[in-house]
Amino acid sequence: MTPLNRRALRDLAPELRPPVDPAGLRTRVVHFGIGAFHRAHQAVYTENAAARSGEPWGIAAVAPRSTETVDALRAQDCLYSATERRPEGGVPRIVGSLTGAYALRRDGAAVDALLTDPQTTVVTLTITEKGYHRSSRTGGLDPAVPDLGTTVIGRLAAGLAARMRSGAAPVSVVSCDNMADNGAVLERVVHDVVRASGQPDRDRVLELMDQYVAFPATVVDRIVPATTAADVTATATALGVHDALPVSGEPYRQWVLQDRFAAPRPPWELDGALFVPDVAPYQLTKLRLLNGSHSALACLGIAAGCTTIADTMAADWGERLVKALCAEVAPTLPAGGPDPDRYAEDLVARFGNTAMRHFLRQIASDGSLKITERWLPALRSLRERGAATPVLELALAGWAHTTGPGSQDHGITDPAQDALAACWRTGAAPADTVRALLTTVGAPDLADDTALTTAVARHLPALRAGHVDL
Ligand code: CS2
Repeated sequence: MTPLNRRALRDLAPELRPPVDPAGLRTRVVHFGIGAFHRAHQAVYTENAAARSGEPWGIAAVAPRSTETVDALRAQDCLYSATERRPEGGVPRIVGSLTGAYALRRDGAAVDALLTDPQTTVVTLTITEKGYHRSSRTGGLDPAVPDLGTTVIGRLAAGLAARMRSGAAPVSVVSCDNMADNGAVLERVVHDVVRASGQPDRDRVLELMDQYVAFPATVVDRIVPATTAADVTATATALGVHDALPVSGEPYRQWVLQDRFAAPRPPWELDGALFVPDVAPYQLTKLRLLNGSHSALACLGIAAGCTTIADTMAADWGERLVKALCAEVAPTLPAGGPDPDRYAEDLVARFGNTAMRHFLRQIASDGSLKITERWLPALRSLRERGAATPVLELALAGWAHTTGPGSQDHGITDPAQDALAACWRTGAAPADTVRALLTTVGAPDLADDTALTTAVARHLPALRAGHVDL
């Protein structure tokens, strides 16, 4: 079959072709994290913004680790397809907004040059929670990171520092990861890297960064399951050309950005992005309701023998769990965000999309970092006000269960995997295991809450038997 590339575009039906001429774009955005989520979210917004404004916004995408994706993208002239998965069938089209693909280590010099280029006015990141290398104790940079130069934040901080030294062309650096206050989190670790660099001019660099580098907070939303071999085959059939890197996502997508940019940016609002003074109400609603339910469905679903989110929604407890979790957590949300009841209804519909095969193991991976964003702040706030937390307790039991003996069989990965597995000492009381797990994820206050650890432990036998008692 003909491979996808610029030449092959000419023979495709017009509705499959990108809305921009890829050859006419210029690299103005540098993105770190070349995974499916970026390709199905920011890349699509940027392409539509370019098409609708006539401005040539293109993205140079940098892969933190893999060289494989980079080489496969280059072989396709950086083109790939994105398919909207609707229950009535998929709607594919080629995305043309990538102007280049780079591997962080192998192509380090090119990445450095892009970061100092005044033509680059926006840097975006989807590097997942673990890419920020935060200490669970301080929230700043983890001083134990061995080789900062090989990490995205290390390279980004060095690139921004070089940019400041060479005339300080303003730039906005936009975290698109699922963390509360993601702009401030990124700013803090970047500053910490500059401080830790030991460079004699670091104070001056930090002062310039305060003036010329903006770190707006954002909320990104689109459910994008990892691409499978079956997706590659189905996409080839739908397109008539072979795309080695297709992505697919639900029809819904949203992007809310703090209106605090230091330099020109793509007019993403032309594709529906929302610019607001404060993203916190949207961010906490999305993290605690959508991502919070997702993690709960994933952990409990795995215990119940389910494989995908759609499986959990077909189980008799799935919809009830989403609604009960949203209702429990809603009192912790700031005013000014979406209505929690309607949001929960929408989630049930989105999660129930049978055209999506969203694997629970993907969502349950990196749980130690995800639950600290998605569940623990709400749990803390509810317990402080003396409110009951039965749903979060059940969810926590589900998570604890995924860290226990046999957890590797489910294909879940976690940077804290060994430390979590070590909490399961033979003969220990279950509540003590829960206590050790909470301490390991940096929540000693919750670990000391005996009523909580006992309530969580009480659910473990049923989960071990495959029952979700809600
Ligand atoms: C999911 C998210 O994998 C996960 O942990 O909860 O990727 C989720 O699909 C997105 O945040 C939806 O916007």
